[in-house]
Amino acid sequence: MAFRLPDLPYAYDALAPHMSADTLKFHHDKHHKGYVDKLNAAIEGTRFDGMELEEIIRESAKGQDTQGLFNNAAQTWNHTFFWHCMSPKGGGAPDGELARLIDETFGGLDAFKDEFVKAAGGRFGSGWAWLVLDGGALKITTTPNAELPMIHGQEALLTCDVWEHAYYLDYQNRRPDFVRGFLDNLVDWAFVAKSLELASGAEPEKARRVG
Ligand code: MN3
Repeated sequence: MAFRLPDLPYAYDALAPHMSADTLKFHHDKHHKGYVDKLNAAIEGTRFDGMELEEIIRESAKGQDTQGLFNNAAQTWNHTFFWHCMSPKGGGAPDGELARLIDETFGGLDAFKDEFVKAAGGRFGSGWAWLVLDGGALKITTTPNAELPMIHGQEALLTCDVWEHAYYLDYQNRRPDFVRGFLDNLVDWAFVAKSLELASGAEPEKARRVG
């Protein structure tokens, strides 16, 4: 059973000018596809063949000898989640329980954005910035390379890819400008709120199932 590269949930040019069609084409059609293809090649004929993606991630995270498989499985999950964190009608402000928790935890949306941009900028090299639910509390975290919240017992609510391939064509070395533009114009707060609802609910496994 091979994994399939999911389509983007919007057109290549739908996020411009904050994320260009060129960036999305390379990022989805080359980078994301590459992870899916390598994942499929790595599981073929092994005990991982037939497992759900999240099971492969959790199992392969345990051993040094499965680090390569983990990287490609986790990057497959991370990118699908990342696409869904953005919308052509993104930006603005969250509402409801998510807005209340952001206010309570960070002191407001602007303070949250400042902290998220700072965390993303402080991640040395390649990785991801996240808003997670950890033991019922909101937290901003970053992970290196392919690493992701589920292997730390956290639920992912929002992510921003801070590998250079995510922003170099549009922002060159200006990672903080990219992350600020992402927060101000692209974040689909309805998706983040839905992730929070699922993560807080009775079926947390479903919250992480994005592709
Ligand atoms: Mn990427």
